[in-house]
Amino acid sequence: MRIDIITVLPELLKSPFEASILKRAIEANLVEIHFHNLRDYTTDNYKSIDDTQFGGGAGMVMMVEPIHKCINKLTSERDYGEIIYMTPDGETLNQGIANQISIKENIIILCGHYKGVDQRVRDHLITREISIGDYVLSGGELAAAVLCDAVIRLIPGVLGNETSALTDSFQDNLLAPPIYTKPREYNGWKVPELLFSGNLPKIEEWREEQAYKRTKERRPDLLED
Ligand code: 6GU
Repeated sequence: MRIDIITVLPELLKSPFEASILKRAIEANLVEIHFHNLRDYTTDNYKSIDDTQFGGGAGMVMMVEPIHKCINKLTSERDYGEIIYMTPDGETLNQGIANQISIKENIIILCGHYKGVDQRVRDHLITREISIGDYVLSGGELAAAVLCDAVIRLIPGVLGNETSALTDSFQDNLLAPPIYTKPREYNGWKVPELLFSGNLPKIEEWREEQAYKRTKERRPDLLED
């Protein structure tokens, strides 16, 4: 998979890709990340990427032209399965959306700033708009990093144990069950006895019950469909 990220703050976005699972995925050539600084696509001497709103109103708006130039350059080089705009008024990211995006060959992610982008970008250049939750961030960069992490860990080969993404919370619209490791008892706090029984079918049944119970208590909305 190839991900092209368009941003005015590439430096804010680099560090999540320099550690742990994402770093390994890049090193193993399972994913390529390319950053594009919007200022490199400006046409005036001031390298402006934003301007005031037509019709008045507080806040700057990101202009069409630099974004169009950048997206045009990329789409002239290869096909993109999705051109995503990160925005708090997009569809809310969930595991299903992450799964859909993880099977694309190439995607572009545009990070918004200020009040957002000129509506014509959204109408003519963007194929999908994604939010990471009902709160407002100063820019789309951290949201883009969240989306990339959620997507990249689903690419086959990225996680060591192929089953581990399958047992994540949300993968079957269920939260994950409780998990334990050594020691067996700490400070008088015990691990459930059943987990030492060696009875794998019973343990699996217990995990399913726990996952269901946890989901019912914490996220009954997930059980609705
Ligand atoms: Cl994608 N962008 C911004 N600026 N704020 C957000 C968001 C995105 N998702 C939730 N809040």
